[in-house]
Amino acid sequence: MTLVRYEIRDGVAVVTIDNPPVNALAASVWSEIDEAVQRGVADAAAEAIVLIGAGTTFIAGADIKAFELLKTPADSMARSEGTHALLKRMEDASKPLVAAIHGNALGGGLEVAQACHFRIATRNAKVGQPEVMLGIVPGAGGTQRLPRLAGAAMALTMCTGGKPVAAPEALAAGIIDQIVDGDLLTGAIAFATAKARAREIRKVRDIVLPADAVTAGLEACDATRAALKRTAKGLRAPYAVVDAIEAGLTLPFDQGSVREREIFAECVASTESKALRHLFFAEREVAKVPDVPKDTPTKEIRRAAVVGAGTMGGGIAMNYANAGIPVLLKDVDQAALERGIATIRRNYAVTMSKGKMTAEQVEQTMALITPTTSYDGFDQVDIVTEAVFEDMDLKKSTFADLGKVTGPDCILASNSSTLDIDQFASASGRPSQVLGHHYFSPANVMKLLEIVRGRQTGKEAIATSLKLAKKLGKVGVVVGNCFGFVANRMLAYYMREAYLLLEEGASVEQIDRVLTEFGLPVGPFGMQDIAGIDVGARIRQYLKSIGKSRAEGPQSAIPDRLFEMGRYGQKTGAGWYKYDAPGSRNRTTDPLIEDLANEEARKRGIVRRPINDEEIVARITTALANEGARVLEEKFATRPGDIDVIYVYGFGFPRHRGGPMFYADTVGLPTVLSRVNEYRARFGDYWEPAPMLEKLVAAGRGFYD
Ligand code: 3H9
Repeated sequence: MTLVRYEIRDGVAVVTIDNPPVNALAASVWSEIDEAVQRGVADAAAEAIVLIGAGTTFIAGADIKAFELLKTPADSMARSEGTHALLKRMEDASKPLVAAIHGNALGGGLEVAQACHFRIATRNAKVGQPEVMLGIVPGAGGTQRLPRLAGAAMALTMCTGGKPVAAPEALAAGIIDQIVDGDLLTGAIAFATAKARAREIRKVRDIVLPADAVTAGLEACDATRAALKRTAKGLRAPYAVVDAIEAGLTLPFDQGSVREREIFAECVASTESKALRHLFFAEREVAKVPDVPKDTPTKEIRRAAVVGAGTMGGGIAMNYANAGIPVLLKDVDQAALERGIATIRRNYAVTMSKGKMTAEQVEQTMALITPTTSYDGFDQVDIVTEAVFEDMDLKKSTFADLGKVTGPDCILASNSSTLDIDQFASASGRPSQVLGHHYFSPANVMKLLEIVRGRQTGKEAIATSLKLAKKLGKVGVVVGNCFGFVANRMLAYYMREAYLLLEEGASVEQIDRVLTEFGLPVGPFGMQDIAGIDVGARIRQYLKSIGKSRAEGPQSAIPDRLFEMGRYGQKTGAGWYKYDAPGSRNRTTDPLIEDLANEEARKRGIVRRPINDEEIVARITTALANEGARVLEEKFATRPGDIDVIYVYGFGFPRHRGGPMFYADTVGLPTVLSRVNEYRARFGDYWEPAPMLEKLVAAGRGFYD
């Protein structure tokens, strides 16, 4: 045996799973656990058996990579059948079998524990059935045993939400039998010995729920399905979980288990699950930058500063304060600073009103933010994030100042969303410490941080930024320094198509509806009204001044016309929509937009036509994939998965579609390429296939092959 150890301690067989880093249940781990438990049953020296994890955790679930081997539902059925049989053998052990849980017992890990006769855990352990986050249902009896152990309502919450519960809650729910405050193994041996002496064995599968609990459980299933209509739009797995739990309530254990296996097999094969599994690994992969080794030294960030107390600057300062890092917040004039601080306070008041922070926590966190109008104290900080107006000269002069007022190894980050980081780097006089930290609005909420690598950015600054991102609760993705970096560079193509579709005949409402039905939290026009039409307009003005444009192809004049009218979006009470009042989110259609679209179409000689919903999705996602291919080819993103993570965390691209590059693979790259060619014939040469797209199609490959 290599991944599971067996030893006798004080008359108890101790079975230790040792498959770092998280004791995932690879095929050999399953079989070695099986062997070890049967050995314990047969071993005269053992009166009970304890199952425990080595390292930092019990078992984090089945090996997610191994799902790729399940090519057909029949493969999944067979695999799951074997697992069910194995767990039944464990449950039939004639000696008390105790799971001793520390760290996490997740997915298959909790299912293994539920097939044991008893479960004990450390106080800070967590248990959960997170399979739904991977687009599947628990496939090793979880939907059958958990309702018997904890009741249907709890099982529904855990299996449809996927969130783990802490040991005290698990104890109260009956999922675990005891919390151990001292050494876990010692406690487990004592517990198991006591159960052996009392000749106590409890099989979860034999628990019979009383009739009223079954009735209540079935009602809870209906209520959960109704609630999912709001929270799980476009998803199958949460409903599949309810189906499997419902089967367990109405059928005997073995039949319910067969139903679970069928549902599991159907889910494993779904695109939803493939997309979510892809993202699980892509999210972990982004932290690995090929030429920045894991052991690259990093700088400890103990104090920070932010320059610019506008919406972004304030949000960034909140990120630091939330992570317990004291932060100076500088703005040029006192009034702007006071406005910034007032906004921060308002944001915390909202968090407090949702019960997510106490008044005391708000005060403690606010106390970490020190407003200032000078550079005093900047010589003591480890990092500065510049968040001044998106203006090249202003940013350059800010970096020149920062180069002088900060300590020699202070990291200097720019929150620019588009501009050339290398120019700030030269202005600072110490380019190796300069890079971009591009947050997404609202900066205190959105989880993406694009870490923009300039020509001379040092590895230490990158490694430190990746570590810092984690500390700030963000997902850091390292990208190259092209215009708009990765997120906004691709977004320009997404927006171009949205504007052109409007001019060609679609309405703002239709485009926003279609994209929210596709799964985005907000459509392109609604999004712009939130972000501010002025922001994009100022960037276009700057680009014009240097003779560039954001995306290839015709640029609609409508956004600039709205800007000229002072219609900046929600903040001014009008943009692509009309709002009840400035700052309100209650929107209505504005006939003015249709007039503008008609006017612009006339000017460009376009005859407006009805556009179907499919064309809207196809045009917009094709534009993203084609530009994404260019970004990859030009090496501004390391992997297609990095782009997918950027779009999921930066713009809420639906997780169950895997991100724009993964989605393109599911559509099929030959289809994507033929669409590009078709659009080129219909609309003009600005639709040009990215060379990488052509190469992949010629080779019969996708972005992920
Ligand atoms: C399941 O169980 C189905 C069943 O119903 C039975 C079916 C028959 N598999 O996240 P981290 C890797 S489905 C393979 O950075 P943390 C991960 O990729 C499963 N690999 O650490 C990473 O690798 P690398 C249900 C896994 O401390 C490394 O471990 N379970 C798995 O921030 C460290 O991971 C889940 O969904 C896995 N199951 O968080 C739980 N888990 O170093 C999934 C982790 O090469 N896991 N890895 O990048 C987690 O939620 C987190 O990993 C955990 C630790 C909270 C455990």
